Amino acid sequence: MQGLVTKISGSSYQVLADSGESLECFVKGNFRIKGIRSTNPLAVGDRVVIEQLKDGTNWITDIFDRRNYIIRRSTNLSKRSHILAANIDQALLFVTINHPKTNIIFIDRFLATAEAYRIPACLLFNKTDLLNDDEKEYMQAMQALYQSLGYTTLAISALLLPEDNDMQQQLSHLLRDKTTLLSGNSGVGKSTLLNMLVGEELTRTGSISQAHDKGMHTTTFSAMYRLPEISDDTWLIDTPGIKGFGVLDMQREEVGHYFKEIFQESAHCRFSNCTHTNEPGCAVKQAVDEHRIALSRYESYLSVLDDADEQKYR
Ligand SMILES: Nc1nc2c(ncn2[C@@H]2O[C@H](COP(=O)(O)OP(=O)(O)OP(=O)(O)O)[C@@H](O)[C@H]2O)c(=O)[nH]1
Ligand SMILES: [Mg+2]
Ligand SMILES: [Zn+2]
Repeated sequence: MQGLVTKISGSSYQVLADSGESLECFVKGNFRIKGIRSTNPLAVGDRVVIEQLKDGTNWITDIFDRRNYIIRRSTNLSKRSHILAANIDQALLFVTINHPKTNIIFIDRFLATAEAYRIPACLLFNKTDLLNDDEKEYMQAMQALYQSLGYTTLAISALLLPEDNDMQQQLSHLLRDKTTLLSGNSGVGKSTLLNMLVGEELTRTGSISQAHDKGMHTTTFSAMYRLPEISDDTWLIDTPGIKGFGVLDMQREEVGHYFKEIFQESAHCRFSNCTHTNEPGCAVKQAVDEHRIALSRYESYLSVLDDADEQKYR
């Protein structure tokens, strides 16, 4: 039998078998996937082979090749990574202008990482109901910037979704027939949107801490949910409110490839290995000076470059 891993909690794996049944499955302790050093051999989104034993227990015996996967690097010394999800069509980054405020560098790092993984990314501005006029204008300027770079953006209020047909249509259009990973800081409304779309209280949502104006990591496991109201092939993956995905190990020269407009402009730099920091004849720095590249994007680029440096000496 074959199926799709839809939820993992502890040592138990929920698998939606192709027969339509949802089965609780286990994996053997020595289950390994070649070439991946990970704390978890399987992830939500994996396609697997299951075998049912006479005693009625179900075991995952094999895994199909992944189209892609995203990892979170562990912070401990083992340097093992944790696979968050596999076989994703797009990643949706939730951005909130406030409550909590999403950091611009965080957005750009996310987009660069998605480029590195070759996973299309979109920005979903949530909690628009909380914005005053100035904040709305600020949000629209941000949308314009990222749209000009080729990213799809959408502004919504997850709380008001049930009353807003137009918003529902736009979301359906964005999500239809795709497996979408929901990412973003804790408290931005990932689970809230999911519950609204599924139409029932599927996953717990949390309140924002009054003291810190931050979320409190309500979601603690990854799971994927089908949205049959949109289509049978529409899935959302809710991940714990960590940063969504960890920045990959990037080489210094590589970082510029993942900022679309910087990559484009870099064709005109004097040196082919230009890092766009202090080199003479740098077309990227000139484009920043002439406001053809946003300063915020350039600053984010420098910040990711700094990290790449650190990794080199670690
Ligand atoms: N005003 C307003 N509040 C919202 C909106 N969307 C979500 N919230 C609130 O924000 C809080 C956090 O929402 P969650 O859905 O738990 O956030 P999350 O992104 O799943 O957080 P983690 O699971 O910690 O990653 C809850 O109190 C929600 O009711 C919105 O559009 N407007
Ligand atoms: Mg959540
Ligand atoms: Zn340059």
